[in-house]
Amino acid sequence: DGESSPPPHVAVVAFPFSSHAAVLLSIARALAAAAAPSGATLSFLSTASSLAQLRKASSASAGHGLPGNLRFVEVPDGAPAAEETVPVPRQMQLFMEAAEAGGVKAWLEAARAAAGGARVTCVVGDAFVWPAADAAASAGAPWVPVWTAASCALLAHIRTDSLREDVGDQAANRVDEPLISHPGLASYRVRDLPDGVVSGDFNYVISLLVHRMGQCLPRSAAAVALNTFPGLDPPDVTAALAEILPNCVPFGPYHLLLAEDDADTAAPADPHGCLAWLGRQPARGVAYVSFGTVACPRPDELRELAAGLEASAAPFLWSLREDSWTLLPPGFLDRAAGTGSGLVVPWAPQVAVLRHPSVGAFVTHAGWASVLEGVSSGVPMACRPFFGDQRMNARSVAHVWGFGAAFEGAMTSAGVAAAVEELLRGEEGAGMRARAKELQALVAEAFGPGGECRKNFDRFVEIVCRA
Ligand code: U2F
Repeated sequence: DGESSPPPHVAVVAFPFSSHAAVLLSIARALAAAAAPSGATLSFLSTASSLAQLRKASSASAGHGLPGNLRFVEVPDGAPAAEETVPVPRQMQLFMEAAEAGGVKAWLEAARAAAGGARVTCVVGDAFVWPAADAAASAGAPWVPVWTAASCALLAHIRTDSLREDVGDQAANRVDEPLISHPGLASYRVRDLPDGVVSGDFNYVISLLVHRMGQCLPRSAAAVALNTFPGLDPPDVTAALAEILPNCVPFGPYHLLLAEDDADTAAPADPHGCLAWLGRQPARGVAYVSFGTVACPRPDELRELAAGLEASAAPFLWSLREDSWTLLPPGFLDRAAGTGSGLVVPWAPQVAVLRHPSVGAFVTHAGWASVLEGVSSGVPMACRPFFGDQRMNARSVAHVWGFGAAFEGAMTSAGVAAAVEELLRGEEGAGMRARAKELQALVAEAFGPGGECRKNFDRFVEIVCRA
C-alpha cells in the first residue's frame, strides 16, 4: 500500500559528452529540489571524466555543492584501460556499445547499491542513451527521456525512416526542396535536416544513435521532456510531435529551471572579466561571439570572422578556445586590447553575458542551448551552423521565428560586418530585435509564477516521482 511504499529513487543517466551532461545535471538539481519533500533521492550516473568536469564547473562557480538528496554514481566509459588518447567519436562509440551491451542495467544496479539498496523507481535520462529504455523496463521502472535539442530536430530523428524513403539517394540534388509532405517539417528544406538523417555518414556514431533513439522513443518513453516553451514551436511541429509522443512535457529553456535559487545567476564565475568589460560598453552595442563546446571554424574562416568584427566597428566579446588564438590575424589581439574595442577569452559565462544590457547581437553556431539562451535574453543572432542539428536551428531562427539571420556556408569578413551591423542598428534588424523581445517576453511569462513551464515541470516531477 501507498503508506509503506519507500520514497522514490530516481536514476538520472547522462550522455557524458559536449554540453549534454551539464544540461542534464541542471535538470537533476531542479528535480532534487522539487522532489525533496517526497523524500526522493537521485543518483546521477555518468563517467569518471564527465563527473570530474561537472564537479570542477560547480566548484568554480560562486554557488554550491550538490543538493543533499543527489549523489554522483560513476559508470564505466567502456574504453579498454590500455588504450591511449581516444578520439571523441570513438569514445562515444565505446560508451554506447557498453550501454547497449547490458551496461545500463549494471549501472542501475550500481545506483541501487549506492543508495543503500533502494530500488530504482524511475529512470530519467538523456534521450541519446536510448539503451536505458530496456534497462528501465527490466528494472520495472518507467523511462523518462530528456531531449536537449529543438523539437523539430527530434521530429526529424523520429521520422528518419520515412524521410530516407522519400529522399532516397537524391539528397544532393534536392537540397532546396521544402519537406512539405512531412508533417511538422514543411518550413525546412532537405539541406536543413540534421546530419545523418538523409545525408552524411549514416554509420557515424551520432547518426546511428539518433536513428535508434528515434525508433525507441515512441515505443518506450513514459513521457518526454522537451527543451522548449509553449509559443516557441509552430503549431504544426507541436501537433506532429504530439501525435507520435502523446506525453511530451515542455519546460525549457532548461537553464531557467534553477534561476531563482541559483547562486550562479547572481555571481557567475568570470575569471576573464567579461562582465566588468561589458559594463564599460554602450547599451545593446556589443556583439558576443561563441560557437559552443565543440564547433570551430577553419583557420581561413576564423580570420574572415576576425576581420569582419574589426570592420563592423562594434565592440565584440569573443569566446574562443585558446588553441585557436594563434590562428587570428597578426596584431588582432593587440589591437583589440589596445583600443579596448574587443575582448577575446577562452570561456565566458555565456548566460550572464547574454543577459547583460550591453550585448545586442550574438554570432553563434546555433547549438540549441545557445539559441535558447539568446532567446531568453532577447538577443537577436547571426547563425553559422557547423554540424548536427545546427543548420535546422539556424533555419528556425532566421525563417521560422525571424529573430536573426543565417549564413549559408562559411562566414566572410563582409558578411560578418553586415550581419552584426544589421542586428545592432539595421532597419531589417529592427524586426529581428522586436521579434527577439517578443519571444523573451513569452519565456518570462512561461517561467513566471503559475507560468506554463513551471506547471509542466511540476507535472514532470509528478510523473517521475509517482512511479
Ligand atoms: C551540442 O551543443 P554545444 O555544446 O556545441 O552548444 P550549445 O547547445 O549551444 O551549448 C553550449 C553551452 O556552453 C555554454 C553555453 C551553452 O549552455 O552557455 N558556454 C559557456 O557558458 N561559455 C562559453 O564560452 C561557451 C559556451 C551540439 F553541438 C549542438 O548542435 C546541439 O544543439 C546541443 C544540444 O543537444 O549539443
